[in-house]
Amino acid sequence: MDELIGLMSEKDYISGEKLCQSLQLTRGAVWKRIQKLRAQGYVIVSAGKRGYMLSPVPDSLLPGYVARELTTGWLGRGEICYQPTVGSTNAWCKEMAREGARCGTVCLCDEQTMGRGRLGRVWDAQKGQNLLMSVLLRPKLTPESAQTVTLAAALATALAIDEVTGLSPKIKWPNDLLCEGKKLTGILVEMSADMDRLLSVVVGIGVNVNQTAFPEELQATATSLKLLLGHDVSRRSLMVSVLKHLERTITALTQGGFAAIAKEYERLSLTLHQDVTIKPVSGEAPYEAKALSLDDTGALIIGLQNGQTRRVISAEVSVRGGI
Ligand code: BT5
Repeated sequence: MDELIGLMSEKDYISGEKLCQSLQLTRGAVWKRIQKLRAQGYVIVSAGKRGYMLSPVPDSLLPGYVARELTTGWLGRGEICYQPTVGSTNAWCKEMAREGARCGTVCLCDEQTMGRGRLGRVWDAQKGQNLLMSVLLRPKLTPESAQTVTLAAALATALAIDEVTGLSPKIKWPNDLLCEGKKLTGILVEMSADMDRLLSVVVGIGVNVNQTAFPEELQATATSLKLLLGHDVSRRSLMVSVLKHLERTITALTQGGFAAIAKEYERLSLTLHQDVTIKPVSGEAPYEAKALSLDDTGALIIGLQNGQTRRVISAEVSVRGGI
């Protein structure tokens, strides 16, 4: 967080003199920095001798506002990065990972011009209405267990939505959150690894928060928190809660493997124990099966009609009759 923002409070004024002393800057230099922060979107009020105070901006995702509300130990504590518009927070976060950014770095934006889903698909979100964020992790996990990070992120996001709104989304294996049969959240996990360990994992989370109109092709399948609740939800409160839950699920995962979160995940799973249609990513013909269980790498174990079982690592799995 900017040091000057860190010195200011939302409750009381801090004098210009104190700011100058703490930052070892002249009054003119402090003034210039205040102007720069205002240009970024911070609302800073000044009152003569009393000095400066930060005014709350309820839904702003600027790091100086976000950091004040974080309850995490390490996640988001290194760096929170915000830009109004980016191509994709995942692409941006991956770039930061390549440049050596720390585990726990968070990238946020109000708008993506090239939001991505899996397999080259598009993530569509209106400006300023939704949660669009990517988190950089460097978990001590093997490449085979990378999928468990997706499951841990889906679980954390579902718990956060429940905590902030009282809605109880269900998880469609592996990465979608659904409410009333429609998609509320998508998660895209991208990793880089060498032979035996993950080097970096970027967890991209998109939640439809206050968007109420969707493009025609998504109208039947997409929903948002506002459509479900009938009122606005603070993106910032939601992201702070996601980070809190994500820190816990990722810590549990790295310490105890998928077994440490499996029960919680299964409780929220829409897919398990259901008749499902499996669409292989290879483009082969879809087939019917029963979703039986998850193994310790997060793969889905399915029962085929001929009585055999199969391990599915990546596929489109829809509960029959659903999306
Ligand atoms: C996903 O892919 O669901 C992962 C989406 C991840 C988005 C986040 S936003 C922050 C970060 N930065 C990124 O660039 N991405 C991540 P997939 O399972 O492939 O689903 C994509 C499909 O969902 C699309 O083909 C559409 O059919 C549908 N879709 C697109 N936008 C949607 C939306 N806002 N709500 C519901 N469905 C949507």
